Amino acid sequence: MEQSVKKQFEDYIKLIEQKLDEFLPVKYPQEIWESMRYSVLAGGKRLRPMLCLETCKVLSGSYEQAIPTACAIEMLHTQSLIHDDLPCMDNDDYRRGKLTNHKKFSESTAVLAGDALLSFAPQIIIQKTPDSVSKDKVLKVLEEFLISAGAEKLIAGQVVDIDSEGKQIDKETLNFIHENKTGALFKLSVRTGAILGNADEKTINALTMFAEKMGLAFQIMDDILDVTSTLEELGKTPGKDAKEQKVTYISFYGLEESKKQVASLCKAACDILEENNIKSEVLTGVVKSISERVC
Ligand code: GRG
Repeated sequence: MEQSVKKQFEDYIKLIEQKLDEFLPVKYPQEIWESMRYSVLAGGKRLRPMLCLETCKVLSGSYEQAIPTACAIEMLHTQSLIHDDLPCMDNDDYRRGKLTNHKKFSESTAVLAGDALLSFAPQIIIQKTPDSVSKDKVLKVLEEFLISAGAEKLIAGQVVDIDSEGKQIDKETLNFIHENKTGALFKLSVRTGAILGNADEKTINALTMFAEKMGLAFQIMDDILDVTSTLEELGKTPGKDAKEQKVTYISFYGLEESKKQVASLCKAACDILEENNIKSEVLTGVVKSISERVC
C-alpha cells in the first residue's frame, strides 16, 4: 500500500478509536460497560467505519457528519462478533487476538454486552449526529442501520449459516449466508456514508454494488485465511470451517480458483468506482487491503 494511503488509514483508525472511546463511557453497573468496551476497543481493522467516513467525505468534502454513524456501525459489528463467538453459536475462544468476551467475562455478560451494544449504537446516531444533518437523514440512516442489524439481514444470514452446518448446501444458499452475514454491514457502511454525504440515488446504487463486490471478496478471503493462516496472524482460531463441516467458497471452487475470484471481484469493485467517477484512494485502498489481507 502506498505511503499516502497508509497514512490516511492510520489517521482514520486513530480518529475512530478515539471516538469509540469517547462515545462508550463506563457507567453503573460497571461490568457491563467494561465488557462492551473490552470488545469494542480490542482493535480490529475498522474497515466498516472507515468506509462510512470516506464515502461521506468523497461525496461532500467532509466526514464529520458521519462519525457517530461510523462508530455505531463498528458497535453493531462488534456485537455480531461477540454473539457469533458464544458457545451456542460459533464457540470461539479468541477474537481480535484476545480472549473472546464470554471467556474474559461470562456467558451471560457477553450476551448482555451484545444486546446493550445493539441498543446503544442507534442512540449514538440520534444523540451525537450534528444538528447540521437534517432529521430526515438521521431517520433514513437509522432505518438502514436497523434493517441491517435484524432478521432481514445479519440475523437472516446467521440463522441460515447455523442451519447449514454439516449439510451440503448449494451456491445460492452460500451466497445468501454471506450477502447477509458479511455483505450487509459493508453495504450499510457505504450507503449511510452516501446518505450523509448527500448522494443522489444513482451514486447510492453504484456504491451499493461496489460494497456487494467488496463484501463477497472479503468473505472469500476470510474462507481462504481460515485454511491458510495461523491463530497469531488471524487473532481468532483458524481451521474452524472444516471442523464444523461448513461449506465454504474453498469447498466449492478450491483454493486457487477462490483466489482468482477475489482478484476479479476486487477489480470489479474498483471499476464501479471509476465508471461512476468516484475518486478515492481510501476506498480503492480498502479493496486492495482485502486482496492482500493476512488477518
Ligand atoms: C444479531 C443476535 C445477533 C447475532 C449476530 C450475524 C451474527 C450474529 C454474526 C456474524 C458475525 C460474523 C462472524 C460475520 C462474518 C463476517 C466477518 C468475517 C467478520 C470479521 O470481520 P473483520 O475481519 O473483523 O473485519 P475485525 O476484527 O477486523 O473488525
